[in-house]
Amino acid sequence: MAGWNEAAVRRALRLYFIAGSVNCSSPLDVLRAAIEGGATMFQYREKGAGALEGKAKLALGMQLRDCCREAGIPFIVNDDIELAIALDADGIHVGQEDAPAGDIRRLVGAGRIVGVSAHTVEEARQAIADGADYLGIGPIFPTSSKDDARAVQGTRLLEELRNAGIALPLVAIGGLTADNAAIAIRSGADGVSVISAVAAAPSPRLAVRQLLAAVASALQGR
Ligand code: 3NM
Repeated sequence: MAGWNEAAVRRALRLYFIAGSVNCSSPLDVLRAAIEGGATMFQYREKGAGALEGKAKLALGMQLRDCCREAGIPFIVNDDIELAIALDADGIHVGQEDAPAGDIRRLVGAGRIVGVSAHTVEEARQAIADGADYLGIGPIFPTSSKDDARAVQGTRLLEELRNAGIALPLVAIGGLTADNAAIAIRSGADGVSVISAVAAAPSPRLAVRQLLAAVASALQGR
């Protein structure tokens, strides 16, 4: 995989949809609808009670990857380095509790996207030193999609990171909706990543459209 330079990653973060089988009954259908609505990046996150394992996890990943490939959007795997390599994913996303980002970068090489969740300026600087391509910053707002989410931090860290001169692509996560996405963008995020605002929406396609419209107009006003 090549071609996801910093500008491409920044653009791809605009509407970063995350899901697995725990978040919706048919992740493939929801992903298709999200892509129709204009989703710019996807993360396969197979986590939580009842999450698939082994062959079933791989099989769903293959379907989701093929869907992203067809649409030309980056396909990212959450946490699982072996799965990311087996699926020839465009990248991997790791949290602070997962394998160190430096190890991940060495394992996946330069051609794949590495995303890292950061909760402090120090963690952000370390992730950048380790070779991260983007940082996930959250939870900005309360979320019920992550069992072990940290305390809600609002937009403070986004602002701190930009004020500290950190220019790396940043994506806001946690409780983001079309109604509050603009706040995160105005605070320095390049986009929003969402689970429930799309996976649990009556129309995922419309939900993505509305989120994207909110992000685009906030980016214009910056
Ligand atoms: N990571 P929703 S919050 C996967 O704070 C994840 O790092 C978070 O789901 C973090 O859009 C979160 O439904 C869940 O709130 C986001």
